Amino acid sequence: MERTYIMLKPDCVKRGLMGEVINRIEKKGFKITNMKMMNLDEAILREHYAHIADKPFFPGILEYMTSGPVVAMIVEGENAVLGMRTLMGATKYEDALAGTIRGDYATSTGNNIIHGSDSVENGEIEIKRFFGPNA
Ligand code: IDP
Ligand code: MG
Repeated sequence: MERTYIMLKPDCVKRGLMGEVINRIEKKGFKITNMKMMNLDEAILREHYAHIADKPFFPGILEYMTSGPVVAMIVEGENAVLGMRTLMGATKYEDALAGTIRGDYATSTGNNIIHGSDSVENGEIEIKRFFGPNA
């Protein structure tokens, strides 16, 4: 069994879409094995988003990701990393297909409802970042 780090972003929580997104994850057959609502600070976001920290849109991402609580989750299942990325849909707003979470609910590339790890290795790093070293 593989596991991945999933995070419902502040727009998902504010728009009342947590249930809808969790339903899709569970219907697909993935198991949510840990889940918590939390507020993120700039330090953890700079770590989590180090790969985009030099982009012009990064200040906007910081503002968005600190605008309200997120829901952090550990999701497990067969090929959970890739499977969740497929369920989520593409990063770019214009590429996210209807039927995917982002395709159906994102309002822009930045405000895109959900985070999912992009590799097994990063998944383990992100799980530990948000759930602690023993997770
Ligand atoms: P991912 O979330 O699909 O893995 P990343 O490239 O890791 O995409 O980017 C992290 C987050 O940064 C995205 O989910 C999105 O919220 C934001 N982002 C990425 N590219 C852009 C962009 O071109 N404009 C605005 N926001 C972006
Ligand atoms: Mg990413």
